[in-house]
Amino acid sequence: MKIIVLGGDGFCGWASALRLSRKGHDVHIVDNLSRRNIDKKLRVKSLTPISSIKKRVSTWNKINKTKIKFHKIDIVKEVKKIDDLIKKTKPDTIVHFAEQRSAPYSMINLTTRNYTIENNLISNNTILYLIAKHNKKIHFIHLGTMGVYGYDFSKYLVPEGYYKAKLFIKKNVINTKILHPASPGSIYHLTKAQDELLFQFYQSMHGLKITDLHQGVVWGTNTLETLLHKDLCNRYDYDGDYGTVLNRFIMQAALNFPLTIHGTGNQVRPFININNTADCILLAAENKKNFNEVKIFNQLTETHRLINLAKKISSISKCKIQHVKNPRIENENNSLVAKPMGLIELGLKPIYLSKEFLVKEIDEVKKFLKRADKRKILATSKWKIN
Ligand code: NAD
Ligand code: USQ
Repeated sequence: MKIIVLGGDGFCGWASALRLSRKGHDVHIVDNLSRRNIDKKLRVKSLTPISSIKKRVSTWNKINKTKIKFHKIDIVKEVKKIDDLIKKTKPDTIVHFAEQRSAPYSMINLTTRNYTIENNLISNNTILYLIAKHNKKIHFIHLGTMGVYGYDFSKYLVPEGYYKAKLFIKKNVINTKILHPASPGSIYHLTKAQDELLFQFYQSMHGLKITDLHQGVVWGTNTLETLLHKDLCNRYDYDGDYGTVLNRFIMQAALNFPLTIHGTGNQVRPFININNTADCILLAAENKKNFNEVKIFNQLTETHRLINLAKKISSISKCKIQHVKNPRIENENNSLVAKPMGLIELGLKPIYLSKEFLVKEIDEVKKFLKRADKRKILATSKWKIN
């Protein structure tokens, strides 16, 4: 298949582009390198040394049979270029990772809120429009988030995107199916909730084939493919804005920096390993089934209460746990029951967080600690309007 991977220089996009390419798909990466620029603005860098996209792609093309092509395009600001690329390459599938994906970054100030809304919503609308214009058969695969459901509501299994619902209107009852009520916890999560309406609109108006993968927090660094050469190394964010909780705990344990629990730590969150992320993208891309609604999959393999996760890592590393004042506005004692039902049906083999895996990850991260800047660890973005 011919597949355009938008945001293919990022953490999930790079790993997934290589997986698709190794499996023989003809991959075109599109990226504006904004993530690397945000690192510069925040004065942080990936814990792992990542090569330039040029070097990454040329190294991959020397060792892999099918070659990757890179296109530096901003899909929000350079519409003509992305329009021309879709017209010229005639893709079967477009996978969209190219969004501003940090909740804390989206909450820093009005500028980062507006940037997140603009970048995430306009990128989706542009690509959906161009698919409707060029070829409605192109399969659009989008990376959404489990966070659209909110985390406050249920001890029951979260359905995959939809509820069967009864609407009571005066004395009448309408049986219907509705999107799971959205309950976003940040401007970033809000954009993912709004994406869902865009997808419903383009699916019903123009008959597009759309898969929305509601992904949990991704952990780990490298995949089978990124380990093949040092130039292919994946990024590892540990800073207070872009570092996500489990990778931060792993890095903090390696550094013997007290594990930063926000508030009580009784928050439950969904998790998935980066290798399984790449698996899920491949499974979604190779899913031949037709569907006449937006297909939603919950893309996680397990859930954990943060304090239990911290205790597990602390018992392995002997690193202390520190409860810091929660910079976010969030429920600190929620329940969450979720499983990747649809993806398992497609063939996903879940990777679980074992003690052995954690020991290995902590040891791996130790190799790069010279690059760590301790001043960047604590989260400084507050959920407050200044
Ligand atoms: P990332 O920031 O590492 O990668 C995103 C990439 O998209 C970057 O390389 C960036 O330069 C590029 N990009 C952003 N805006 C662009 C634009 N306008 N034009 C072209 N390129 C652009 O993020 P990630 O962690 O790889 O996440 C990818 C997707 O997966 C996001 O949509 C995110 O919301 C979703 N997701 C990530 C996680 C996670 O834990 N990392 C969890 C759930 C969902
Ligand atoms: N947290 C801590 N300590 C830390 C960092 C975070 O206790 O040092 C807590 C947060 O307060 C929050 C939880 O851990 O309760 C998760 O935070 P996170 O930064 O790991 O994840 P989140 O902000 O939800 O965002 C990440 C990705 C986002 C993706 C989302 C999936 O950045 O792109 O959509 O995970 S989900 O959680 O399912 O919404």
